Amino acid sequence: MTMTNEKALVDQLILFESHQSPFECAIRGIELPVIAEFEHDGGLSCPDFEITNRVVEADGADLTRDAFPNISRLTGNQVLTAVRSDVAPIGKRVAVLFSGGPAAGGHNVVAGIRRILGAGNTLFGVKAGPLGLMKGDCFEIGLSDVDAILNTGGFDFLGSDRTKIKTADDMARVLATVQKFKLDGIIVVGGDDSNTNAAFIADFLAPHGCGVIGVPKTIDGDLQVGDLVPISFGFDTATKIYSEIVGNILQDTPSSRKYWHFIKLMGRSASHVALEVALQTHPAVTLISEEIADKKLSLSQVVEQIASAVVSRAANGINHGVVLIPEGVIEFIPEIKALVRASNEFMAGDDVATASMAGRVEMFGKSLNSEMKTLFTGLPESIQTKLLMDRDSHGNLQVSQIPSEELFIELTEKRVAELDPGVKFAPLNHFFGYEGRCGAPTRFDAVYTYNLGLVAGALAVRGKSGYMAGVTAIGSGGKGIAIPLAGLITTERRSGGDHMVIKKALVELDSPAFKFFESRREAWARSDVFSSPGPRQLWGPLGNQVPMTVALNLGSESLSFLIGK
Ligand code: FBP
Repeated sequence: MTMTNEKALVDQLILFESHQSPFECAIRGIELPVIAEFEHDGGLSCPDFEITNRVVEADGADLTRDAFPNISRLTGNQVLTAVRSDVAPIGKRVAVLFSGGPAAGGHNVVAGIRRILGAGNTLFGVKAGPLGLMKGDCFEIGLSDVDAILNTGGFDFLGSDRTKIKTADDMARVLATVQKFKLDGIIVVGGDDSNTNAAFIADFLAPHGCGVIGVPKTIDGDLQVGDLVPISFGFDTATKIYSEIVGNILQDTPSSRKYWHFIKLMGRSASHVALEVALQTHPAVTLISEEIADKKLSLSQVVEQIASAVVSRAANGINHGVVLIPEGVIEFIPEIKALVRASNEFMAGDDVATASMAGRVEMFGKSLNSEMKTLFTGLPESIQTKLLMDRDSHGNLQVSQIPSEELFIELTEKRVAELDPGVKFAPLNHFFGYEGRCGAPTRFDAVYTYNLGLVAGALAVRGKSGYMAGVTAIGSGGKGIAIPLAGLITTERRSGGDHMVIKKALVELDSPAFKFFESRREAWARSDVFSSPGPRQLWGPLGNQVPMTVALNLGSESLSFLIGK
């Protein structure tokens, strides 16, 4: 090899430091078809929106109308649909921000917004989420700026945070930003809590002439609205990444023949992620939190299920397996749910914030009745302290920090020894969460998010407010729609008080996806019929697939999607 070649290689390798790896360069070229109403002569065209007859209303609509008088009146809680238009708005100024945990495809949302705004309108990026909006930390995004981030994972172009904009002072700071940058619209890319926040800001800003539009993001998959929002973006990428890793572990188990892997998967309260990964990989045991709650299974009954699977597989000569555990499972086990509820009320107390962790554990223990006290003190210290950690800014218990996989290992180990002391049981624990949030988006997430960006941008420049952008009809070309945010909001108890929030979509036990899982799981528990789906495919025929749960629940005939031509 000559020195010249070595230099050339070193130069190439240094190029990778500026997001120019061969992979990153290649993914920027992935084609992004667009919904018919946004396409004109091979370029983009900004549609208008028409009111449909479809009304969206959650439980307690009267309370919601009182809490959101402006956007309830403006939207009438009716869904809008995109229609072609020859006249594109100009001179509009829009800002976009990411809120909450990252999800693959966020950069394509920004690219879609930037491109539909075109040269006649201005887009600002808000740095580091809602906090950046309050601080007025914005920069102008040029048309060519989005070329480099196209189809790349992560939220790093803008950054994100979890601040809730709630007080009158917070709102005044947002208004100051709106006035400083002369904004006509703000687009909030976020999950259920962030879209709830978007509704509050939309209502507050309505008299000030600035609209607010939400975009459904979260790997958790718990922001779904029937056929209107078949899934939040990021779910497909995250579950395909987890399925690859779980599939690899499943492939390892009958190879090494000695371990039981207890794998906790992110997803907050809902079990959509665990269900999807189970359908893709077929592990021996998958806990579904919603089923545990429905059947009112106690902690020991859940452990009994796992231990029985271990013992009966051992009887068939199989001393290995995989157990999938949804991140939020312990909140769904009735007796622990009651403990979590008590801890939420306790954490809302005045003297808690300043107390040390040891002090919190002691004070909380004393506040409980004897039954709950026995349960609490019987939990490992690592779980006790996590229950008493500060809540996030939206009042959520930080379930990702609770090592429930370790709890299940400890209890299963004891129970297996009681059932059959001769069974070999060597458990290992894993938690997959952060690994799946920022990978390069799957083709579905890339195309879906680019089109969500187009819809959100068009809504913002058309002066709409109080809607979440949506792409429906994902199997037949796609349709751009707007879903009224106030229609999604209901009352929920958090941090010791009643709060208006978008209802989380949990796994429904009568859904086709759960029913299919239920019909197959015994076979998966009996023997090794696992599937190892491999890495997500960005090119070729396998790249065109939606999540299995989504296809089943939509009643689709295949896993393929079709957005655009
Ligand atoms: P969002 O609801 O903001 O999309 O967050 C998703 C999530 O990944 C959850 O699955 C998880 O519980 C949480 O974020 C972890 O939060 P953090 O990034 O603050 O550790």
